[in-house]
Amino acid sequence: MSNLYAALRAGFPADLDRCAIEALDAPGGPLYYSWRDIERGSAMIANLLQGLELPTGADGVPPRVAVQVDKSVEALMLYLGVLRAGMVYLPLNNAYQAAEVEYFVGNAEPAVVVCSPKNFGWVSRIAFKAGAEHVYTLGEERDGTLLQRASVQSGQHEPVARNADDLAAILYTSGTTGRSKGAMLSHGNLLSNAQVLKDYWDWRDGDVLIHALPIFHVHGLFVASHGALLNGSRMLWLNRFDPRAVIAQLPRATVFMGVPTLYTRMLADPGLTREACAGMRLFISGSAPLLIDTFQQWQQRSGHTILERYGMSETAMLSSNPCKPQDGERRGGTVGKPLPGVGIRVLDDHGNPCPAGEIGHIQVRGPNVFAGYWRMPEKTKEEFTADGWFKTGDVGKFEADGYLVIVGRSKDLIISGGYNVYPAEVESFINELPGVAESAVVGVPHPDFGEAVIAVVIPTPDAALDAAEIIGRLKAGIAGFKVPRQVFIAAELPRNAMGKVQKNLLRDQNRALFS
Ligand code: MCA
Ligand code: AMP
Repeated sequence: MSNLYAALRAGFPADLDRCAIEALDAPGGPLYYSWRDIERGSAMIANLLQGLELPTGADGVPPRVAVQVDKSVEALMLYLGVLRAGMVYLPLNNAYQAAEVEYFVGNAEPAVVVCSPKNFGWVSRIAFKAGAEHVYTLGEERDGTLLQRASVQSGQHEPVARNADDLAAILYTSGTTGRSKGAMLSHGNLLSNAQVLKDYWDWRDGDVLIHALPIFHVHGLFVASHGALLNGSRMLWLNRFDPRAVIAQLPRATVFMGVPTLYTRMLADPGLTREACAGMRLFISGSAPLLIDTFQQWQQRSGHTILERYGMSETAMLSSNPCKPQDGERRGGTVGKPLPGVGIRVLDDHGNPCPAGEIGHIQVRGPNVFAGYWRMPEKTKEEFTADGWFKTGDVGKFEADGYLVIVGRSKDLIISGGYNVYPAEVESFINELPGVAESAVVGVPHPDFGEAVIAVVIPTPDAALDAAEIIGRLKAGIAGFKVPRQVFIAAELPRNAMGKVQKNLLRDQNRALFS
């Protein structure tokens, strides 16, 4: 096995001058990138990175490259350049603010940090404090120091040899409990998953992907980009999701991937019709539960059945509804069957396998499952069973014919518009505000985001709290998608006899808040 980039490149078409990516909403666009542009651009970045002669750590781990930039084709080239150079890619959501970035950079200790030119001041302060040696900028308009420096590098580069177990990327996620942990994904984890999906989703000649997801999470960075690159398929690339822009491209495309919010927003546009979707082959949804209502409405409006699949940052894709008719039907409300080579089991509280129809804890294993959390051996141990299965923190059941249904989560996680929000993290920010005694953050149903974050805040005895002011202060400190849509000031939190906050009561009381 070699470098993941080399394996992806093997899927590029023989004629490298063909169009690989149409960047439709890029500033000054549309811009057209050939396969040769992708190959040369990522080579130049790889040469720049390798020329820095960064030492491999005492633990044998190659240097990390942390990246918090706006979406662009150049940002994709940066990811590919890091792979080629044999370094470790650490993508960060561009909504993260200083406190969040400081934690990730402090924890991962990257040697190189790349940020947007507009954030250079505060990001470079954080980066240098954490020991980074180089901070580059990369802007949406192909501006910044990264491309300036890379532009004088050679466009030829041989990908650095890598083994399947070598680390390729670290994705921060909160696992089942506690502070954010870096899931360590290897070249082999990512390649095996991309290869399985290429076959299972029947990627074929002539496929064209609409890429409208962010590229700092598994869905947009790995599932979508790897799929198109490995198949040598053109991407219609949107830096921002806009339902109308996606619908306008449907007649030129065959494959689309989105989180459920993207589907509900497209359904709200009258332009979504059977005619617009006539040439499409496949619509894929994941990252959050797809409501059966959305699944059915999509069938009626587009004439297509959405394929829902299930995955995690720690594992990439785990299960999928069938694509080819011979693999079975696509069943709404389920996440399909375990992907080939992936093991999924459902266990009861005592560790015994649940029969079909019975709800239990979902555990997984396979070549796609990560090696562990970055520098957290104890946490890693906690989240694997003695016989080597990873505890997903999701709760579900198998139907009699092997389709998996996710019914909930044992981990305290809210998924809002496909982004994960950990209540404990938001509570800790709220609890630090003056006049706050304690708080509880929960997710409630939301028509656009699937779930929305809300908070119940208890003031200290003499404090007079204002909900709008709390929201304002949170917006200044944490990523916007984590900020509660609504804050309630209350005298106390409901607790059970053990003194534990009854979050289910708060969820039930506010279930209809946004409906
Ligand atoms: C933006 N805002 C949100 C969200 N996104 N609030 C709650 N939840 C969200 N997801 C807020 C902003 O803070 C801002 O608030 C306002 O909405 C407008 O921001 P804007 O950036 O313009 O929003 P948008 O462009 O409408 O974005 C919505 C979106 C985006 C397109 C649905 O959230 C998105 O791209 N989601 C996809 C996430 C994703 O790729 N997940 C994959 C994770 P204010 O106005 O107050 O300032 S990978 C994964 O889960 C796994 C492993 C898997 O299985 O795939
Ligand atoms: P992340 O932390 O971004 O890796 O999110 C992974 C979590 O997203 C999983 O553990 C599930 O709880 C959830 N998830 C992903 N895909 C689906 C899906 N199709 N249906 C329900 N939940 C999903």
